[in-house]
Parts: sequence; C-alpha cells; structure tokens
Amino acid sequence: MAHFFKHIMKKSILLFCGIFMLLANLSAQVNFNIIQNIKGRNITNLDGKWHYIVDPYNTGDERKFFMNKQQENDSELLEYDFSTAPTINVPGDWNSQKEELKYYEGIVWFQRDFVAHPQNGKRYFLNFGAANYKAEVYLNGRLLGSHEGGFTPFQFEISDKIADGDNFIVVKTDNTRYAENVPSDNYDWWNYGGITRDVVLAETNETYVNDYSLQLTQDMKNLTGYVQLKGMQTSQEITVQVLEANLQIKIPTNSSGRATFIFPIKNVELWTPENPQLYTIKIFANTDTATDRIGFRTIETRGKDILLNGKSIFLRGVCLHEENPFIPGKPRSKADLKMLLSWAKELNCNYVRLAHYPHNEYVSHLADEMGLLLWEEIPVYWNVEFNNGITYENAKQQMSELIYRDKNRASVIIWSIGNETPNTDTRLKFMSDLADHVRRMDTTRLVSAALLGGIDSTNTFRLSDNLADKLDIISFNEYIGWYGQNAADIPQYRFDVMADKPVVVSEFGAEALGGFYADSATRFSEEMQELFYKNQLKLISSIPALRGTSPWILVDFRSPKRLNPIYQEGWNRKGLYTETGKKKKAFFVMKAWYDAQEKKYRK
Ligand code: GCB
Repeated sequence: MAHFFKHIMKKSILLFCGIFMLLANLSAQVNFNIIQNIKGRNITNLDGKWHYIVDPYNTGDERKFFMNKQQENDSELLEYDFSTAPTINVPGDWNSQKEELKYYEGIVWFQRDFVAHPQNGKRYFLNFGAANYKAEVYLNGRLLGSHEGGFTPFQFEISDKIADGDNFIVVKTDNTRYAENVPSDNYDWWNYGGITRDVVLAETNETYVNDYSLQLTQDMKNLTGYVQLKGMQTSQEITVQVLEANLQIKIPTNSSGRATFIFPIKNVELWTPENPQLYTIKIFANTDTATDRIGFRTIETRGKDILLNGKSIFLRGVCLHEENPFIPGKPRSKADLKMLLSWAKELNCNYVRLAHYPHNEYVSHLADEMGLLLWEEIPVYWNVEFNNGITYENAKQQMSELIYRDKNRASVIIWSIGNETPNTDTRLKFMSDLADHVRRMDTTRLVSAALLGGIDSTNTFRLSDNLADKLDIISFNEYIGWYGQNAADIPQYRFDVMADKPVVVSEFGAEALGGFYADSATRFSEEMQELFYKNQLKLISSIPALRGTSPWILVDFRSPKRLNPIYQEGWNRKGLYTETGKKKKAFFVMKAWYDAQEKKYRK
C-alpha cells in the first residue's frame, strides 16, 4: 500500500512538473518578431562541434540534462555526461553524420560551451537558423524557450542570462513525426533531425534596429518601408541610405520606435533575373546601424499575365529540395546551396520553386544575387489535420516566420500556402484563412498553392478547387504519363484548365536512373523520362493561360519512401540531374523548351 501511495505521489509530482513545464514553455514560446537579417549584425558564430546525447526514451528532462552536470565525486550517480559524449557538426543533421542514426527519429540533446564577455549596456541574442522539428533551448541551465517547425529561424534574448566567462547551451531537439504537426507524419523527403542551420550570438546596443522593410511602390516611383527600433530610446532620428543610388532620407521614429517612410526614387535600376541589381542599404540610428543588400522590383498579375516591373514574364522554373546530393544530408553552407542554384541556371531557369518548406535563408539571398525568382512554401503538405486549431496556428506561425524573414528579398515573388492538399470543406477553410493571413502580412507579393486536379473518363484533366478563388496564380501538380500511365500515353490526354488568372504548372515529372539506357517504354530509363518530357511539354503548352512551369525536380533526392531496390535505393529519381551531378537526357528537352520560351517572351 505504502508503495502504491509513493507511486501515486511520484506520478502526481511528475504530472504537476509536466504541466508547469508546459506552461513555462508556452509562455516562453518565441514569436517571429526577431532581429531582421541577423547575419548583417555584430555576430559570433556558434557553429562547430557540439556534444550530443541520443535520448530515445525521453529521460533527459527528468534527469535534468539541461543542467549539464558533471560527476562531482566517485559516489555520485549521474547517468549522462555531455563533456565525454561524442560530438557532431552544427549545423548538420544527425542522420547523415552518424551511420547508427540514419533512420533515427526522436529526441537528441545537444550541448556546447562558449566564452563571453558581455559589456554593460549591450544586449545579447541567441539565434537559430532552424532546428528540426521541435527545439527547447537552455542557457546555463535556464530555459530560454521553445520552437516548433523545422525550417524557420528563432531567437532568444539572453542579456540577463549570459555570464561573463564560461557559458553553456543545451538544446533538446525532437523530430518525431506526429499527425498534428506541420508537415504531418507522411511526406516524400528525408526527415533530417537536429540543429540544421547556423547558430549565432548577436550583440547590439540597448536600443537597436529590430526590423525594417524597404520596397518599391507599385507605381515604381517611390521607395517605401519602415524601421522599427527596440529599446528605451525609441524616439530618434533615423537615416536610411541607398548607397549606390546616392539616396538618403532622414526621418524621426515615434514613441514606439517606428518610422515609416516613402520617398521618390531617382537613378534606381530595377531588379530583374537578367540584371539582378542590388543596392547597399544602411540604416543609421543614433544607437545602431543595420546593413543589407536589397533589390527593387514590382510583381503583380493582370488577367492571365504575371508582370515583373510591369512587363509580362514566363516563369522558367524547376522545383528544388534543400538537399545537395554531393554531401550527405542537409546543405551546411552558402556554397552547398549556390551549387544547386547554378544548376538551375544551367537549365536556363529564371525561377525556382523551393519545395516544400522554407529553405535555408542563404537561398533567398543567393537568388537575389544570381537573378532567380522564388516560390517559397510552408510544409502544409498532403494531409495535415485541417480540423485541428493547433495545427492551423502552427502553419500560420511558420508562414509568418517565413514572410518576416524574407520580406526584403526581391527574388521572392510567391508565397505558397501548401502542396497537394485534398479538396474538402475543412481544408478549404484552413487554406482560405491562411491565404487571408498572408495577404494581411504582405500585400506586395502573390499567393499560390500547388493544387490537385482530377482526370475524368474522357481523359481530361480538370481543376475544380474553390481555393483557386483565393489565389493569384493557379498552380497544380500533375503526373499524367508516370502514375497510372506511360510516357507514350500522354498524347491521349488533354487539359481543361480555363483560368482567367496565370497558370503555373507547379509539378510534373518522371523517374530515371542516371545512366540506365533502354527503350522509351522501359520504366526508370532515361529514354522514358525523355519521352515523358517531350510529350508533357506539348500537353502543357496547350494551356491558354500558361505563364510558367516548375518540373519535379532539379536533382535526385533522398526519400525513405522510394524503395525499388534496383532503380531507387532510397532516392526519388525524378531529378533532371543525377545524384552524381550528371545531366539526364530529359534535361536537354527541358532546356531547349526554356530557350524557346525565353525567346518568345523577349519580344
Ligand atoms: C508530388 C509531391 C512531391 C513528390 C512527387 C513524387 O506530387 O508534391 O513531394 O515527391 O509528387 O515524386 O511523386
């Protein structure tokens, strides 16, 4: 009996602690209002070797891993020790760095030491580019907060917690797939876990530039935007400079630290993929300076046209996962990502669809520099729990974080609220609310989603999805000639996509194992993929409002769902490039078609 009561007491204490932790977490939940463009500030990089402990049974909270204790005497019982635990590279996923963790999904704890000498009057922020999927962050044993969603940045102010001298960070990550998550528990890519993007420590003055936006007005006559200060000295005079254009404006901030402005432009060259002109932006406050490189352009739709700087364009695109086949796992540097975008350029792309989640923040900066338009997406993929309010809030938060992060990138023209979501009433409400939310946050870009269509008994592909009313661009994925048919069957099909808006086919594709040559009726041969592309492009060209395409996909990518032991071996082979970086036959079909589109639209 005594044992029973002891058990009940222990359970109740655990439950109480659990509820307390949950409340503490909720209140510490970070929001998206973080320092804009952290890499343009005074930062110290905390990447490198971190210690890690794999915790499949979730014992770390109870054992207080976050205290990072070391055994004080020989008799002390301590069932973990970061200082002698193995190390792993941050940023980096665990699946590709440790053979035994290749398929692991669950909890892993990370720890690193750092030395700091905080100055009086300065403020300190700890910024994570991303951690998949959930992260709980502790500094010197104290909880800073938590973050959910594997692909967007989060940040904590640590000014009152950072120590002079030795400090330690402990991060609990968990990439378990759950149905209520965003994405849900089923998707066609690798669930790379861990701290997958850079970790930096930023130092600012007490009052600092927290956020800013700078854009061209739709009439192309003015630059408009705002600067937001945070701190005690909110009322200041701000100077915004556009260096290479010799433009400068001085404006006061109001009592909440905000200055909004609009000023006429002279000598500003517009940003286009052909001429990706960027300007050095300097924002001077009395107490802080922020720097960025920003391009100026407008984007809108008129009837069936997509207008970039008022001129009709065709989006010569390709889909991309954030995965470079040359390195195992997640890309770890700007260089890894640049290679992928330069492959898209070789295909003569002016546009890339970043599927199916926010990519590393380097990508939109690179696209700005290299002249690639971007579609950015959140992982509302296939079936998420459309009737679950918490799932909706999660999707909305991820969208907000992405828009907040990339709002100054000229390359980003489309926010996508999801991919292949099934057409039901609850989903229509969920997605419509999300579209409204995006428009509330950003009125200057286009909203889309990759929709699903259906093929009827007359071999006609139709799109009947009321979500289309909410979108600026009608996009859909279709695999006629791969799933359910052969490449040679494609000419028997037709499209009935009568849209009074621009249509961008967001996906079509077929698999081929690089170097496997056979006739065009043989699955996984380069010839079948080649014929698929030839026939698809004829079919797609019949869509009257066609203003862009993004075939699936630039490069073969890893997916645990792709289990054919000869042709796939854990790779989705729909790439136009092989995993060794060779162009497949279909690449040249697509490239020739893009060359022709480019000519047509140059006129
Ligand atoms: C799709 C999905 C994409 C898959 C692709 C495929 O429709 O959007 O994530 O990887 O099809 O290969 O089947």
